[in-house]
Amino acid sequence: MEPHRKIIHIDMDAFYASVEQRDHPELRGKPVIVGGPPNSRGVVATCSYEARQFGIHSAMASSRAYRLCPRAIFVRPRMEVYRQVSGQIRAIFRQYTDLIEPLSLDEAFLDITRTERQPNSATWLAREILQRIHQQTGLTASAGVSYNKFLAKVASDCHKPAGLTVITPDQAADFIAQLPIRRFFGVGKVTEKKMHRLGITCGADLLTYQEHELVRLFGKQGRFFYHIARGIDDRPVIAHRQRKSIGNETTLGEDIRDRDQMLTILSALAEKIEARMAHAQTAAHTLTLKIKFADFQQITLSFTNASPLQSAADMMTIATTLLHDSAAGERAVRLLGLTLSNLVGQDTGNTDGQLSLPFGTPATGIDTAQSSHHPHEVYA
Ligand code: DCP
Ligand code: MG
Repeated sequence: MEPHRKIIHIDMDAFYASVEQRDHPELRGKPVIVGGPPNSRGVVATCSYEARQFGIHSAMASSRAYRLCPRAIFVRPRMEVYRQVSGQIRAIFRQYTDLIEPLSLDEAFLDITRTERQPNSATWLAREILQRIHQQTGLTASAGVSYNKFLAKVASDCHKPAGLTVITPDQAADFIAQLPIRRFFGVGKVTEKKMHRLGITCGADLLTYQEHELVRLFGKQGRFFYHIARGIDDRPVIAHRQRKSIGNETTLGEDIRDRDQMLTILSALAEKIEARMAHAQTAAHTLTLKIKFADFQQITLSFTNASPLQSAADMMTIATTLLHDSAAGERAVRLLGLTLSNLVGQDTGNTDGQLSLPFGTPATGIDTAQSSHHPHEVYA
């Protein structure tokens, strides 16, 4: 049998809302809703713990949230800030292990079974990680520690905010037995209803079913339910390669000297990079322009911007300056390339696609790129 793994699941507390309260002290202690405005078809991305007391939660229509708490303060999401914090917490995780599996901007599994950090107690390290997150971001997170992903994730949710929950192999059976069925991995609203109809409301009820019965009722997932009810979850923590840069280059059909023509080519490259950035849900601080001259001499020119670059237009503003600083034009050019590096808070996009959740309809919705120009926009 495989030796016990040490898995930590970290999840930021009321993530977007906490960032807003951190950056805008007047919002602290108040019901804050981050998402679309109430007079639209927007939805709540998340809300502060103060707002949760009114029954408000993620994915609820903003109009309904408003009815539940008219004095709640609605704030536009500032994705670039959340991405930046996400980058900070991932940098902290990397000090503990390479086996990091981010699930979203604010959440990740860490497998520290083979960490070289001392003391290598998972509980100790989890506490240290929470402290570092707080020191470096001013925000709180919660952690779950256990020997598999299912239990670590459920555990991190047990004592929010700023909680640390450990489930040891000895405790697992009792813990799972009392666990409400909706907290089981893979149980959404539909499955929960079906479970309830079958009289399954908690882990103990699930244990009374044979594996083949659960498979008959829930298909492949049934097998998984059978095993996690027994504390068995062998899913590995899968590290996603951290992308270091996103770039594109093109060798020209013939050598050119016309700078406008070069800018047209660079624009096309920037558009492609923009699409890839959007797909990777990232942004970057540094743009590098690569030029190969007709005589094969190659140069690169870089510029690092204080705020992250996201759009082709952002890139072109800088690329134009860099091109004009170079000898391109005076000398004929045979290849042009653009690369973005110093990427911020990447999301691996491997799971629930939270970022793609619509905050509103196109007419009323929030353009996240635009929100950077409206820091802390509070809706009237
Ligand atoms: N999010 C979103 N839409 C959702 C769910 C979440 O846009 N339907 C965003 C906003 C959250 C962030 O993702 O701040 C993290 O999601 P969590 O589920 O971890 O929720 P929170 O961190 O806000 O709260 P909690 O303290 O319960 O983790
Ligand atoms: Mg969270």
